[in-house]
Amino acid sequence: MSVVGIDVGFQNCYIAVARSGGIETIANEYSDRCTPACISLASKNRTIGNAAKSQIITNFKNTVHGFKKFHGRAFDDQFVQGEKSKLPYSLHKLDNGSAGIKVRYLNEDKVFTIEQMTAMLLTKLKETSEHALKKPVVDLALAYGIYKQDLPNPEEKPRNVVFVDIGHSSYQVSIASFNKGKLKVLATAFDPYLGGRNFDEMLVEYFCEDFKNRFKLNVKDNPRALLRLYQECEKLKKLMSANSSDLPLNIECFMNDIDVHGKMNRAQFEEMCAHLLMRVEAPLKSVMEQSKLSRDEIYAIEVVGGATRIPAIKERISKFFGKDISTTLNADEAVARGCALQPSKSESSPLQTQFLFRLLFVGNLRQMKVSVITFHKKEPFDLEAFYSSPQDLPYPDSRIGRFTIQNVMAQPDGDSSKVKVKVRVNMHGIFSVSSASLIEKQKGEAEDNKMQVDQEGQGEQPTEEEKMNNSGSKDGDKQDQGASSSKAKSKVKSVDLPILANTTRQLDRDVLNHFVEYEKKMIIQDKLEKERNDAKNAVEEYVYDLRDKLCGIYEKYVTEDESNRLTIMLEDTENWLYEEGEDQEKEIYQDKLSELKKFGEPIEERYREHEGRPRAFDELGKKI
Ligand code: ATP
Ligand code: MG
Ligand code: K
Repeated sequence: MSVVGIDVGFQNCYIAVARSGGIETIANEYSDRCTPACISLASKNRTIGNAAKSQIITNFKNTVHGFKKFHGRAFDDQFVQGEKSKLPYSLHKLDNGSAGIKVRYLNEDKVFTIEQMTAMLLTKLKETSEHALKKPVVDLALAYGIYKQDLPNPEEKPRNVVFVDIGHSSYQVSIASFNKGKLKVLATAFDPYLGGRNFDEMLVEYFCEDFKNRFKLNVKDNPRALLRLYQECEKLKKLMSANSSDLPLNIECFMNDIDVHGKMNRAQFEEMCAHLLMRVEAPLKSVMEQSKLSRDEIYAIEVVGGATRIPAIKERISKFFGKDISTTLNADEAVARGCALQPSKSESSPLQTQFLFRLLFVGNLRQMKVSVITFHKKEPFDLEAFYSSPQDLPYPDSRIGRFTIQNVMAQPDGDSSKVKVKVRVNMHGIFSVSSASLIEKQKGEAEDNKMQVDQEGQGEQPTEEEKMNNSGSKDGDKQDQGASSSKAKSKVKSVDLPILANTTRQLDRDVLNHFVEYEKKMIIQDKLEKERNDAKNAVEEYVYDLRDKLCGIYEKYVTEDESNRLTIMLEDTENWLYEEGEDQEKEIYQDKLSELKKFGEPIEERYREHEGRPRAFDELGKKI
């Protein structure tokens, strides 16, 4: 079995596979180990990843990127509204209040949810994984493992490692302590709105102003030009990481047929971004305070995320800790690679010490446990779940969701019923109310007044917290022991109760099924479109190939007349491909190809036969 790890970033996605031999990052069909988080919708199909990225300018209204942070947010959310004006595509308010993306797809206006856009990305990443693994991926492990063998033994002093991840849109820091087979998250902190794109924006602002002054151009009025400027500024930013001298920024035919040119150097850039660079320290300070560690108790600082390549950011991190930051990780691939701290040389399986990288950032939920909470109720009731320390969340809303425990009734004698609710946090850090049951007293059961702790109107608080292995029947026993009036062993019956989960960010099952079906349809549509294109290309290739051969290797095998007729036919086909044949059904291309082959193949046969004859004679000669 191999575990596939996927890091879906704001700008880039990475895929890593853990097999018995270790962890490797997978390259896509462009031999690129990074797949852009970009989807382009068109009249016949979608393109996803690298091919979509190249459509950012040409199909700007329907090429979707930079949408990761819209997950789980309402359309009216401040962040969404702030981003809206900067996006080349349009956002649309969905019936449930969340943000959707409106594009032109298959010649219709279509609104996709953010989840659907991410699903499209995952479809592509799954395909890439399958191609590399040469087998279908049934379940994507959306988790990041941490692999490490030479860690201190459990009884030894743990090794404290700081993880810093500054990507395109966000910045996370955490400190984890490691012992063999054990990971403890000591602290986490964020700047959810600091990433490489803030630095791009500074450059864009600068050049917009510069071009306004020098070229009288209003770049912000032209979405296409603005997108080009963003791309060039990002390139310039990356160049400045490697080079401190003056660097040019040139764009030909930028706007109104004007070529623009500008320049910038690293010192200027750093000065201009001083307010952003200042923000690097706060989360570092915060994790150190939370963990109560001193700087010399930090074993290593592992940085990941593309923006940590900016020299000034690196400097600030290393200056803060007073030591060099570790470059043993590939900054881009580390998250997907499961944050491999060091290449493993030990014999034990790398999967042995697999943890979830995600957990580094959800400190409160790090104990993956199941709890049973007991209530005493006469009617259905609601539970609400919150994150316990909202100040540590990257998002202001600390609600997880509301769960209605349905079908709760009083006991036949009018007493409250005992309701056991099981809550859990799974290994992905997802909270759920997994089951609820009502404990029915059976006939002959003893009364136990001690259990009547629930008072009218005060039932919202859990009265008792128990470990999961405290099963209902055990409680029944306890209850029995508490009742002195009867020695008869009482019986209890546990009835499962339906739970209505209303997590703000949860999809309705029907909606989800619809999305799954629709995604399948789109996959088929993309496949058909690919086949259609392949069929068209096959005609084109055949035309070029046959034309070459007619005045080459086939020359001796065709009469002049035949050759002339065929040449005209090929030319007609070529013209057709550019005109009415430009956009036809697959079958039409296939027919066209068979028609050409009717003429081409006999010639090819003659050629083969003739070429083959001397060899056949030789063979025969050898036998005789
Ligand atoms: P996020 O983690 O916020 O979801 P992401 O994972 O997509 O985003 P990364 O792939 O880690 O982001 O990093 C992309 C960012 O790193 C971009 O802003 C990119 O311009 C920047 N970047 C990449 N290489 C360099 C470089 N050499 N110098 C400066 N910045 C760079
Ligand atoms: Mg990232
Ligand atoms: K990040």
